[in-house]
Amino acid sequence: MQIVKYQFQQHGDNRGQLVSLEECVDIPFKIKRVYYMYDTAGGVSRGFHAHKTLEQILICIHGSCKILLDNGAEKKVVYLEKPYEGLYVPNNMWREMYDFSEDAVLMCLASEVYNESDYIRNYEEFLMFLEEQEKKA
Ligand code: T46
Repeated sequence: MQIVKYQFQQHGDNRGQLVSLEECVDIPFKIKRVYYMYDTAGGVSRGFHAHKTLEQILICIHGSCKILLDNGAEKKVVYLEKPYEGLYVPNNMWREMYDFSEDAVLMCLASEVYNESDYIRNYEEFLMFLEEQEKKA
């Protein structure tokens, strides 16, 4: 599994840093939605689902957290701790987020608006969905 982690350009000067993200330039899709999570309680894990079509970029703009990515055949853990790094999460990828630092703010740039029917929240269903996709290909 190839992990795609973007290093965004930082516009730094003696005032501090600034990162600018443009759709289809810095982000490889049109951004239809931005959401973020914070105040995540200690020991909490989130996610535990895949998306049928949605693509995302996850940016831990403050603090740190870990993201487990699972394509059904392989699992990888990515540590996010830099506000200028973005993890690309394609569709058909199971994800779990955990080990949030107390001050973590995890921001997500998404290619689609919120649509519960795009979620696969059961791991067995996820594996079956992948099999169906492979048969169709
Ligand atoms: C993902 C990971 C990284 C909305 O009403 N609108 C939204 O745009 C979102 C994202 C969520 N919600 C509601 C649905 C639930 O009642 O907020 C609640 C929490 O959502 P969920 O349990 O899906 O949150 P996570 O952290 O498990 O997953 C989220 C995203 O849903 C998901 O797409 O990839 O972050």
